[in-house]
Amino acid sequence: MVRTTPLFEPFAESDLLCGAELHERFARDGYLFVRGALKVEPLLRARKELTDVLVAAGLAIESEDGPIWTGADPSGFDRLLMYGPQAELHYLDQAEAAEIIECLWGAKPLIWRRVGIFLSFPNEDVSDIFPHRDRIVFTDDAKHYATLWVPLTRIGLQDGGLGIAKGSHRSSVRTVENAARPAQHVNRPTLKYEDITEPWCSSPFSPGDALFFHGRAIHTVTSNAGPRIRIAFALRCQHADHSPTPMYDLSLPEFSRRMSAFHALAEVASRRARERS
Ligand SMILES: O=C(O)CCC(=O)C(=O)O
Repeated sequence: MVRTTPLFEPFAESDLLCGAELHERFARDGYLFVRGALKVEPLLRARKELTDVLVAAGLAIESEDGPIWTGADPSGFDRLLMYGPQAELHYLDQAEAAEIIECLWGAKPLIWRRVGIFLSFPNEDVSDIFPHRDRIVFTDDAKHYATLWVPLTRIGLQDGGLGIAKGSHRSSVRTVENAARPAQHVNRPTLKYEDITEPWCSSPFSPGDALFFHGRAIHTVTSNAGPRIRIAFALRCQHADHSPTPMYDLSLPEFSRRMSAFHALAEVASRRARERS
């Protein structure tokens, strides 16, 4: 089953020059969308690296406009393979990314090492995944955290586009734990569309565009109805003057391993507690 998505208003577009006005907009809407904020060349190089992995797995053929799906079943594909032999991807020049984020946020960021890479295959069912708030913060208040989401392919509204519920970072709507989530979406408690009253916003994306959103902003993605595999990545960051969240300096594969070990230990502890009682 492929879920229907809400109607989207276009994103308000921002530029990197509006200073205090930008920060007020971010505080009000919980997101900033900037077209052409990033240099395209490194992004296309990153896309090529990731496409090579998909081609080797028989899932894609290369095209000038991004990977085209071969029709092979992606369900057994280990998405951690996307993190490559170097296991740590710096698709954006860190200094450039930090400068852009500081401009958008009005505060110096500490960018986490853990980059999230998100694939969306044509007609993949995303209904159990979205909408959601990120569980990027384990111990602290989400207002100190944000995400820079970066498309690596051209993404139309119905090709796996990302939408934000405008102003939802200020809402107290409750999230529901969802244990059955695919590896790329661990730690994302879900919400129901009907519980969200804020207007949904999105726009078509191209490589070079950047979407910056608040740690509590509710977001979603559309099912991908196009022929291409949609690829995006996300940089997580926090205010630099805020104490670093645990595991901020782990790559995503390391983070996943630690989380699996953590869940396994928690499972053993709860089994022992059950046996004792
Ligand atoms: O791009 C995606 O598929 C999901 C991105 C997302 O949920 C996030 O960056 O938190």
